[in-house]
Amino acid sequence: MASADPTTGPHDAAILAASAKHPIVPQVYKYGTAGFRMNADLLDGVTFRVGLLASLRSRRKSSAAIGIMITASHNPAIDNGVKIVDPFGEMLEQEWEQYATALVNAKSDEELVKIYNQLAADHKINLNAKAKVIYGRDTRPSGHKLVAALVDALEATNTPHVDYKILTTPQLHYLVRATNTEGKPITYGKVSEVGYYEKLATALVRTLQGKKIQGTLQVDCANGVGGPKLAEFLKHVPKDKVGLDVKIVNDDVLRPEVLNLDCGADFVKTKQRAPPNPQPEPGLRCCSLDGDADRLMYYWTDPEKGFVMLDGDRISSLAASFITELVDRAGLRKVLNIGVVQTAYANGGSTRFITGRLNLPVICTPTGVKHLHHVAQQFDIGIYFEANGHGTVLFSMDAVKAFKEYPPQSPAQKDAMDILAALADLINQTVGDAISDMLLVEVILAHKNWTLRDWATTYSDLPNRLVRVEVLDKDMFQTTDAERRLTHPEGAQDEIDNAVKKYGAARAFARASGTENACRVYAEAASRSEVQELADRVVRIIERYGNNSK
Ligand code: G16
Repeated sequence: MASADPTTGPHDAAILAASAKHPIVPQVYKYGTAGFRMNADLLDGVTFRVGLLASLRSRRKSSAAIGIMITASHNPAIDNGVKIVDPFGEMLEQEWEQYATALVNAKSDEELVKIYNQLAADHKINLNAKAKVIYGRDTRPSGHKLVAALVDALEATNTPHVDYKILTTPQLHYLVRATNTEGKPITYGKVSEVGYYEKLATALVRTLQGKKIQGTLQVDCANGVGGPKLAEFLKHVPKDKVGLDVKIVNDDVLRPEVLNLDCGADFVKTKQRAPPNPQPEPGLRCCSLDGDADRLMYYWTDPEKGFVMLDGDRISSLAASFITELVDRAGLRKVLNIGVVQTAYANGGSTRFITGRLNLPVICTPTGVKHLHHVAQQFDIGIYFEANGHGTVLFSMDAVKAFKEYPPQSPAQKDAMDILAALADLINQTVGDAISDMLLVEVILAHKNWTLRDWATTYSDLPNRLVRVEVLDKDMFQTTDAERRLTHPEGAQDEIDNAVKKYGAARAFARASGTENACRVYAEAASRSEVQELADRVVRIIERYGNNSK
């Protein structure tokens, strides 16, 4: 008997009808660093097709809930993006990125249906099985329309869905894991936004063990979703117990055009200065979130030194040193392995501090938390942060079990184990989360009785520059060695090497962004003037190759 045609299936008619309402704008699309991200006008058809993939993914994953986040994070307000979250709250498995890319690039509705059915056949997916997709979006106005496209895909594929409306990206990741662990022996938290706040607030009290967070913290929310969500979280915090005095600034979500404009974590990192509005008072402890609240930068304006920034590398080394001290105090150092994951953007000063002073292994991966996350999972305690402030700390099941069950030999050991157990609840285990990371930093500073100045003195950063370079076709820039060297265009890396050789203790690289239509150049050198010169030279090389006029 001939087997059924693998390119037809039960959803064909419904997909064809719905897809006609969400045409794709012809161009080549690629699942990038964090999903599909571009001008929102191009995303209607893309989002529809991502919805189809999410329904397949849910059915492939035994009907587990799959998440979809509609956000363009740090990008300007006119952009938007769509990305898929896997059942444990982590980024979509990389093999499936190519299936998303294939569906989105289908040239016609008929081809789309064929690819959809072929994927189902290839992965032995029963298209009549149960499925579930949950989704949220940031404050961008274009999110509404994209949600409508997504819903049409979910309805066409008979996929039950839950709209969590406006969320931070990490909240959506939390909800995916909470949904899929509900009713299981080990749950992740209540399946609601309030459940997220309650989990963090309870863990905050436990980690502090009676200590209080001192002084005021000014939080710049990039005029994004982090503003209202942080305000909501603070309602759940027993201030009398923890002393968290937060002043929220740049929380205007009613004027979409001001999102990420001259404020937010990306502005602070790339411009290496505080947002101009409101001008932070000298000495005030400040931090910035990005547009979807998954990145965090700390800084203050020093009367003598001027602007001082504590970026993702600093958060990583602070967390690594605090956690290592606790693990030592708990007597668990021989039982648990601890490691740190960074990218090529990590400042050489931080890498030296972590390997030399903390004696921890450091692994370098390509940019994108999806890469860092998986490597961090190799450790019992895996600390991963990108220099841009995106990251988290992962605790293995064994580690959490040890914190709870290992017999303490002294009250000090018991205290250390209790703090570690609470940290595993305070720190978002699914993805980098600016609100959760901010609480982590505040807890560590409170325990150490440190100011930002104390934190900044733990090691010296090498002067560095990160520059965005406009090029005609960013995809011509291809890399190897965790993005530290260009393989294409031919000759460009030799020129970068020659430029670097002119400076002592210097380093530079260029790579194509996976979230913006541009290249990024990073340079590090012994002095500010040298790094500026080196960055300028490398920028000129990239501009020349990128604009085809070498
Ligand atoms: C996303 C990713 C990050 C990455 C950043 C920049 O952040 O989640 O891991 O570092 O993009 O990537 P690229 O240099 O490739 O543009 P976000 O905060 O924008 O979602």
